[in-house]
Amino acid sequence: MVTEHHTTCPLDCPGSCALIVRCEGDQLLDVAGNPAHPFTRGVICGKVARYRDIQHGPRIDTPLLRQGPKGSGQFTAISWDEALDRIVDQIDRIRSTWGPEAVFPYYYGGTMGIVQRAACDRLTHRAGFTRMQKTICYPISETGWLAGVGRVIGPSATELRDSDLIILWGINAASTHINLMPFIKEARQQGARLIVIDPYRNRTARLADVHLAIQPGSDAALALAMMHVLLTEHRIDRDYLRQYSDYDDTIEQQIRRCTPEWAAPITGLDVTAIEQLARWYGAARAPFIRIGMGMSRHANGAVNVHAITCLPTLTGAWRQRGGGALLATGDAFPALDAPVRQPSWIRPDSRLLDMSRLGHWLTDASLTPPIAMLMVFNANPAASCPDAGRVVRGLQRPDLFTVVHEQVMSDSARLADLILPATTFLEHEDLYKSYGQYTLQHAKAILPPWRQARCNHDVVNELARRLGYQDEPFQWDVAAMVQQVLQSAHLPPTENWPDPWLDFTPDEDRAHFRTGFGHTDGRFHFYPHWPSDSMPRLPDHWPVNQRDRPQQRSRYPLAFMVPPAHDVLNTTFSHVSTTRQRRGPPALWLHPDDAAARAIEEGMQVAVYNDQASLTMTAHITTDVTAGLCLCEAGYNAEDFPERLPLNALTHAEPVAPVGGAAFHDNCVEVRAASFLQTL
Ligand SMILES: Nc1nc2c(c(=O)[nH]1)N[C@H]1C(S)=C(S)[C@@H](COP(=O)(O)OP(=O)(O)OC[C@H]3O[C@@H](n4cnc5c(=O)[nH]c(N)nc54)[C@H](O)[C@@H]3O)O[C@H]1N2
Ligand SMILES: Nc1nc2c(c(=O)[nH]1)N[C@H]1C(S)=C(S)[C@@H](COP(=O)(O)OP(=O)(O)OC[C@H]3O[C@@H](n4cnc5c(=O)[nH]c(N)nc54)[C@H](O)[C@@H]3O)O[C@H]1N2
Ligand code: SF4
Ligand SMILES: [Mo]
Repeated sequence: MVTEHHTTCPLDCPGSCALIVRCEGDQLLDVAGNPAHPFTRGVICGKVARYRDIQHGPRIDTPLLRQGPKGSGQFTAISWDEALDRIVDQIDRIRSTWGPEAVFPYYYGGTMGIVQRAACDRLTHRAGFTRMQKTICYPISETGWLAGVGRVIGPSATELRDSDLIILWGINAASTHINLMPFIKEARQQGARLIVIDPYRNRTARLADVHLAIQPGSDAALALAMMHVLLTEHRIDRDYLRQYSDYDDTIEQQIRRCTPEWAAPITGLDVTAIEQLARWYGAARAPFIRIGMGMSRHANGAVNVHAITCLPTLTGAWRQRGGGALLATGDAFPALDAPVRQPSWIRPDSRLLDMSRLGHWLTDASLTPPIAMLMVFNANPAASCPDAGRVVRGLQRPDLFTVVHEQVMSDSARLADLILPATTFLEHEDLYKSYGQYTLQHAKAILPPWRQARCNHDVVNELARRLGYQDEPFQWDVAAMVQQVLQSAHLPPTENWPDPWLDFTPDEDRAHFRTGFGHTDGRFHFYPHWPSDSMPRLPDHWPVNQRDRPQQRSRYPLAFMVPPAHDVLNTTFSHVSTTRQRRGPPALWLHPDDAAARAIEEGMQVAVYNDQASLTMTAHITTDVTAGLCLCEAGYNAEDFPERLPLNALTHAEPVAPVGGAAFHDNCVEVRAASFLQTL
């Protein structure tokens, strides 16, 4: 019998689409969007429509113990009892030698469910293991947003349909946030203009009225030059600035200094293009900037995001329905994860390590205590972390014991000592908030666990019990945890929800900051007050990226980005054979001038290299990138490269100011025809 069920996409994507899945017995038949959801309205992406490829593709069926050398892929099936006993024995051994901080649980975004995602945190906190600073994606942009706006909310993206000038700034929405596109279509039918600001002509840029191919890491310069034009052409709203911001003469002088002529060589854009954009912005009734993560994945990322948020403040565009800016929606939701993560158990002196520097921590001989055990849940750091070649070297350490809880044989699982089989979102219950829209959704388990798969919540609780922790949260099952989460936030139990979601959209006045911005003075801050003295005191272009270093640039003259790819989600789906066929081998997008200067032709094998690694890719010569820039769309595995290294072997993991994080799109490389290198 075919049955139909409501659920939510669990993936790390701003959509958090409401789904309708059809099943027959234990089989998933298909996945579609739920048209009743107020934001996602039945739209979903092609990859999740093909979720059967994961659900019924090759899965981890049972616990697996490594047999051959690390990374050889040779494992033998063992029972859950044996697997859990082995983990507990290792923890006991390591704790008695090094203390609990030698154990490092690591997780990220395989599922975004509130109950499942961060389940290992409560064990970390209870046992005093090393804590993880969650930096890999969002904190750089969040810091930039908070510096000015003070609270992570904004006008709902549904208001894009009420805008007359839409700027998608550093977001490849046609691939990474498909739900925006129907709202944008509606606005365009009413005459709105769509501008895309992105270093390359990605899928979204192809749909735009105007694509501005900005130099990576130069967005603050563009934002400031636009402000200069708005100021000199009297398009600023002085009443608004007085009432709602800390704008003063010093800020005005700074804007006067930042002319389009100053910004042109930094941004790679013509003076006339900058002026035109500023004029469109100033003339628009309700300009809406949807800020993505792109410009934040640079050493100067937070500064760039802050500068962009100054624009709607200068003109007062925040006030207008359909106007303002949006980065993310997190602060609209009540605090939800305390029962799951148990932050009150944190020992304040326990070690906290930046996850984006995992390779460093695993290979730094001076780290005391060393990481002797890595427990990975819900993540694939051997591929998704920057400087991933170093992560791989760390995972190959003979004295490291690595446990990976996974659905599929990921790059990280292949390097593990012990693999545990994980359920998919169809097999466990959870609650999902979103970072791109404002609903909290509930999804029940629909299918029984695949073979011996267990969910994160159950694995964590079972380990805790075996380690002797009797605390209540380790006794709750998933359903009880769901109810605890709701109770702690004073929300009704799910049986009383009228829909499978609750709506937390802030009222229009709050969303538009008409009642004040998030800082205690209620104002927007043009002065960013970074928690680091080394950062610029005023909105400014901050030249601290890799390509701002003459030494890097002279040896590795090409900027190199690794933006998200259409058919995968980070590395999720990357192992699926049909996806791999669709994508083909890793392509290096290279401008014809750069190709000609290196005698590289379309389809040639090229070596892309810097001090960290050299990877072989297939040259794709195209004016979709500007001269001096090359890129490879991400989501490839080590097995996709002859070097058997992940793409992120080429991205650096230097700490990013002021809070750590990963500057994925801020790299320098050189490229040579592969045969040329071999003859050297
Ligand atoms: N299909 C697909 N969807 C995804 C993902 C995926 O991997 N694939 N990943 C998911 C996750 S975890 C996240 S966080 C989001 C991220 O989604 P986005 O915010 O769209 O992703 P970014 O990595 O920020 O890259 C967005 C764009 O920024 C551009 N960019 C890079 N540097 C700069 C710059 O300096 N300035 C400007 N203006 N643009 C720049 C890149 O070229 C890219 O086109 O997407 C989610 N959705
Ligand atoms: N080159 C490059 N690298 C990037 C980025 C980029 O743009 N370019 N983007 C970065 C960003 S924005 C992010 S957020 C990170 C994400 O980094 P990760 O969170 O490591 O993302 P994935 O690589 O998709 O790995 C998630 C893994 O979790 C597994 N999984 C799914 N559900 C469950 C579950 O319920 N339980 C368990 N135990 N496992 C589960 C999946 O099978 C998958 O292998 O990647 C970053 N890496
Ligand atoms: S990956 Fe994103 S767009 Fe695709 S179904 Fe999930 S939430 Fe929706
Ligand atoms: Mo992300």
